[in-house]
Amino acid sequence: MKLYKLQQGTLLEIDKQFFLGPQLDWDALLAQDNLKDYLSESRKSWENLNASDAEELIKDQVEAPMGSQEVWAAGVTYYRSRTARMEESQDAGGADFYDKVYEADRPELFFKATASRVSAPGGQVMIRKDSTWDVPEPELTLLLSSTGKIQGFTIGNDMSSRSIEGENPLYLPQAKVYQRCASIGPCILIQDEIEVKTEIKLEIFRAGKLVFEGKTDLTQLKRKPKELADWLFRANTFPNGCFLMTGTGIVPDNFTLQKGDRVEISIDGIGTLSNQVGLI
Ligand code: DO4
Ligand code: MG
Repeated sequence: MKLYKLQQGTLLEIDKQFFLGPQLDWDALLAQDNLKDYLSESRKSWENLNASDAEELIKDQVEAPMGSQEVWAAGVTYYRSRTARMEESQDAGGADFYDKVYEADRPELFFKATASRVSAPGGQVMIRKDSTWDVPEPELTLLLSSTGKIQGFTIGNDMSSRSIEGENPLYLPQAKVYQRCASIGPCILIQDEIEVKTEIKLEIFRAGKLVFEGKTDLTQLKRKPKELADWLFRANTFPNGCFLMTGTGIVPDNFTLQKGDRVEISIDGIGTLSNQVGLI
């Protein structure tokens, strides 16, 4: 089951059948523990839509599938991220911290974005003008209910300044949190587990030409989604639920984003999150 937020309603896809419902209160909706059952029941009074009308609505009207939830992120959960970050922070003397956190019991978790900093699918994600080295981070993203249970999965782009983080790991909040530093969507796959063979793909286009392509899968994710969720909820409450990005397994080498690039992140079973890059 896939759940889309549209400008003028809510769209549900179940086994290639589409149902259009009213706009909902997304804070109350995503806080629930039994989202799948709730949606299965609600859609009985929603309008049936044919696939081409539904696809048109998704193309023109889709928004980030969220209310006012916070977005959090896990870091250094893939070996690839550990190694790339150790390299970029070598000169600053920060390399050890990344190695240690990869091996540690306690994961790296950080605050990523308020809902107002998140771009819609198809919208612009930003690179900072005071940064010289920027990458998108394609991340499986968990939807967690107010009690911390996994309700679904979506695609997240954790835009990151490698020059700012590499200069000093204490600059992490500036490397990660700024206006339109993330995108989420295009929908939420409503289920509580995900196949470990699930592939994550990143493509970057410049003036229409493919300039970077990379792939990973969830067998490379060192920590279980539930483990990350449990750590996040240890000393935090989220009355409306929250989103948790699970870290990147793809880090483009010798590459920086430029204004006008198009970033496309695809995850099996969820879809493709596409954003244009702007400067802020
Ligand atoms: O340690 C800094 C951030 C790591 C991160 O965002 C990632 O591994 O995805
Ligand atoms: Mg990340």
